[in-house]
Amino acid sequence: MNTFPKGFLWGGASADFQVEGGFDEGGRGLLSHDYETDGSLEEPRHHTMKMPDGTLIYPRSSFFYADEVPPEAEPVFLEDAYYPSHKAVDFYHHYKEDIALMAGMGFNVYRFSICWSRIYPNGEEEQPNKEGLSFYRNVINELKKYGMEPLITICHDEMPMNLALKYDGWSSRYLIDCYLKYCKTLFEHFGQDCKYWLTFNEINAVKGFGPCGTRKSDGHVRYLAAHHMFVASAKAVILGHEMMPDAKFGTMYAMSELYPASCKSEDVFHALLERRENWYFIDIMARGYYPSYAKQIWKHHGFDHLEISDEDKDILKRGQLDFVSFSYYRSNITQAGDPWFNVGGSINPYLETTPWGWPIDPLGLRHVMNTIYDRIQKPLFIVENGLGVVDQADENGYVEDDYRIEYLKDHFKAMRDAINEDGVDCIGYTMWAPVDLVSLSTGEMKKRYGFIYVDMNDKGEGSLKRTPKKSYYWMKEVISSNGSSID
Ligand code: BGP
Repeated sequence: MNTFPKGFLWGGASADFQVEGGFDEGGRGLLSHDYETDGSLEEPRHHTMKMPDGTLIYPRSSFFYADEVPPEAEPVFLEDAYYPSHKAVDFYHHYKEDIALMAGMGFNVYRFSICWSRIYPNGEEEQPNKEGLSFYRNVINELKKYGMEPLITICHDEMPMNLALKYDGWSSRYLIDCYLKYCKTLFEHFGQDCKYWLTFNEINAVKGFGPCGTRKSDGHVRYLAAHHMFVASAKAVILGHEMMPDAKFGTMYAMSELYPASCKSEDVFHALLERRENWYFIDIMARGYYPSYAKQIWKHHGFDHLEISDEDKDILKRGQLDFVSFSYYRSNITQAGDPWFNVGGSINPYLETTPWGWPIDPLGLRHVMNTIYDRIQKPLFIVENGLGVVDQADENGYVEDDYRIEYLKDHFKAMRDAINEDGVDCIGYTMWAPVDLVSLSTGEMKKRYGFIYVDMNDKGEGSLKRTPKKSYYWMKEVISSNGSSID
């Protein structure tokens, strides 16, 4: 059997601040990603911040990194810096064209995130911003016009700036209320048209970077923030199921496969312990309780107790996820003595890497699918996977991206084998990202993922013209044959 299951969801994925632009349009409030520059200051992904005495600092990473950013530093926009996400690829004004192009490939699902600060500009208003709601209503209508299922990420590594600055993000339990109000608004307005929801993006990145919005690196604060996000997610699932009986909920995990660097027992055991850092997030949210090894994780992060009330335990139990969704880009290796979450730390000599040093490992995807499914026994949804490279477009904007076709073909075969040979239940795949966009980790445009080229460079120069790449036509065949054309 060379095809994917009947009804398999094929599509693409993106995040609001990486595609939309229009950062000061439609009543949108400032977002925690708005201060990321193109890297012209020194190297990619600098954020612009100012100390109380006026001294400027450019943390390499977002201002959520406490170790790099003094707590008194405030984000600031500089006139001589360019902020690529402010314009991005202007999906805000090009959504009709982009959705039509995606429909042209035969997509039956599109994953996108709603920008929290378009709906609640500072996160605390009583009433939502109507212009924000109407933008996403238009996007959803457009998807429906082409028979595409919206897959909505409620929160993609972001929050209204006000909530980050005033409350130190998710370290405050108050954010649960703000998030629930936001979710309720989305379910009320879009619930009748949207079945698939993701409560957070890459939630397991809380430990190193990403979505929790606290400046403190202290382990206890970060895992408390994660606990608040677990409770918020579970409450959203409970509410969502009440308001939309057919809705299905997941949360997105960053799942790099992790191999022991050797068969030495110490290396293998180290890999098991390190892997648990990811399982911690999946187990709590998809099985609905804190696992017995939680204390070991806390200890590793320098604390030995997290207060979890009986009420919270009950919420976690009732608000379990319906499916497990994850991103898969690469695998990593680890050995005894390595720090946990040592992404990119050790080199796997058996794998080629992308120009950004990410090991390419299709079989690792099959491995991940099996390990998650064996453990959780809920349907999987692969919601991010793709190849970020520098594409060379010809004078018409056309890119002959055979390397992307090879990458995807190998990953699709691995995915098909996991489903057809290994018995994994996987309901869909959304490739990152159908239209070229701004990179999350580097803030650059030149790291391109798309089936569709966008004429836009790192300095914001370009016509924004969209041109399908060779992979666009290849993907169209993959979808119309439900996967059999990859042989
Ligand atoms: C994931 C994020 C995405 C995306 C992707 C690729 O971690 O959820 O937002 O950007 O990685 O990463 P990058 O853009 O850094 O190449």
